[in-house]
Amino acid sequence: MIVVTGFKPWGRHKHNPSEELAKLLHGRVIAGQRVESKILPVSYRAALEAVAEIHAISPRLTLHLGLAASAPALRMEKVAVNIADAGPDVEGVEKRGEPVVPGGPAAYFATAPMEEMVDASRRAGVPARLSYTAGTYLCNYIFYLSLHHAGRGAAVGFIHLPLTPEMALEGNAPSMPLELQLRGVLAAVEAALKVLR
Ligand code: PCA
Repeated sequence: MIVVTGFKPWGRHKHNPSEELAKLLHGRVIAGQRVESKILPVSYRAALEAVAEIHAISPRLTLHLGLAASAPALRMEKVAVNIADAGPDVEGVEKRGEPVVPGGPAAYFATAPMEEMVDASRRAGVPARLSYTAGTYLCNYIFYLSLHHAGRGAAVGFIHLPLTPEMALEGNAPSMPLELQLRGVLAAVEAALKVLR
């Protein structure tokens, strides 16, 4: 099984492409594996609960998705750090430089093959690059927690998505149509499963 998570809109954003892509991917079968999607509020508590549920069922691949409003391309995240330094989340919880997991390692590398995923997205005609920071908010938080709790043989990756054109109409930020984002993510998942098989 493949688990995909997406976040609901938060703050000034009316949409979140990660929610929309997670919905579009739900129920698809990719390289023989069924996708089970989860949509989460931008909440530290919800992320913690979701990660526990996900890794109780040991999916072969868990792909977390989130919005990075400044990203001009798909950003395949290579590193999750043990710091939460942002907020408030939608429940009003703020984290000021706290560890995601007290006593946990400073950082984890993604266990999904992010480099191959970048290449696959590019081959599918969708701009993508490797990134070495997922920030210090919910996206890094869920990514770190997921890597911390995943069992052996359960790969975890994170893709940050650009705004959609509808969300960037003021012309002050880069954007990418949702269909293109979907094509890149699908190509990336296929490539990941090929490597992990
Ligand atoms: N992006 C935020 C949190 C939710 C989302 O979609 C982040 O990059 O941390």
